[in-house]
Amino acid sequence: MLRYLTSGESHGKCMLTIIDGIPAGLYVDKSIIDLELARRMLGKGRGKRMTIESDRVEILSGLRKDRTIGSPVSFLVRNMDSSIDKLPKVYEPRPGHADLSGVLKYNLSDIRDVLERASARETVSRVAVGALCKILLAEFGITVVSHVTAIGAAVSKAKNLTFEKIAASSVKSPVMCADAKASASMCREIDKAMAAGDTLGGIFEILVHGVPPGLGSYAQWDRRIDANIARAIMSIQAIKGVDFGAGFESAGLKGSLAHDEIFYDKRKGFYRKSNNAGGIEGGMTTGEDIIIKAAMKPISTLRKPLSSVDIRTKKRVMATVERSDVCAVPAAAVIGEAVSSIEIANSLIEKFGGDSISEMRRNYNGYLAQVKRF
Ligand code: EPS
Repeated sequence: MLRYLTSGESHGKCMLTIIDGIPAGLYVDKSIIDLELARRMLGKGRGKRMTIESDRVEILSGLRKDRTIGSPVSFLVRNMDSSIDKLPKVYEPRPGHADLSGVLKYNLSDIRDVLERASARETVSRVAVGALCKILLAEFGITVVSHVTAIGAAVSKAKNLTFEKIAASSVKSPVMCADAKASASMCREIDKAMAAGDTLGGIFEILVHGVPPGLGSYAQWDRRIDANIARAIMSIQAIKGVDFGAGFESAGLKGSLAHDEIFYDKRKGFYRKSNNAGGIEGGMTTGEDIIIKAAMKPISTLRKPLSSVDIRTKKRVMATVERSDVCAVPAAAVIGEAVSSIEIANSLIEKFGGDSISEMRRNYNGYLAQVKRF
């Protein structure tokens, strides 16, 4: 089983991660992890912090000569802004942030104790773990990409995109949108929100290609792969909704139109011509692409703050204004790729045995041959 824990405050010394359960014999190119960390920092609408940081992973343990040895792997990413002890105390909770519930829960008098850990800076760790898992998935021909489909009122009209086009959009568009026209209006929306002291949310989509059928299981609720991916996506800061394939839209479809009819071809095996299921039926992968959508609410730090209450005096005040982003939907898409990769890697390890890459490959090839013979 793959497990990991993250630690670190947004303006503390560093972000730390320990990952347990990565099979032995995996070659790890550190530059792939750094590339994913760099992608997380990009996107129009990110705040000044992203000009201060240059996130790079230091691999502290678990590798010898760039190969995993079955030991836990540990990652450290240093914060350039590590000013936590110099930062002022905060007493004015932001609506939408962890601020108020956090001080009530932990009985704290300074909201900074909450916001430092609740911050989306924590996702540095998860993107690093996700990158390691992407390296593992690549060994089995599985790739993960994402694109932004909406920011504020601007919606992408791109339909039936190929996997390659989606991958390219994440490089070409400043908001990772595959529809050039929508990308331009998303940028305008962000400029407008920035000028107004406001923030924006949006929607992103993740596609996973090359997955074999049968990852996850219907046999127990916590082994359903969609449930595990949904939990991982929902744990990303500011995410408010997640669906698979036709998702919420499928509620309004008749059964005859909602389900993906089954076909067989000697070369391809079983296949579908549509993918409303988003690549998952009965908590298991079907072998078609996994399609995940997630909705992100607008960032809760507003330069023109909302009304709040001072936690000391209980008098009406305006919420605290911290340095923050105007829009972080493209970054959230990169984080979504990472956490999805972790869940899929975990299912792959569960199904094919996770002690060494060679053992996994043997089991994987044997299983593919069995599916082919079926
Ligand atoms: C973030 C770092 C933070 C914020 C943002 C994400 O840096 P700072 O607070 O120093 O500006 O830019 O965090 C939030 C949106 C939040 O609500 O905490 C990062 O590295 O992703």
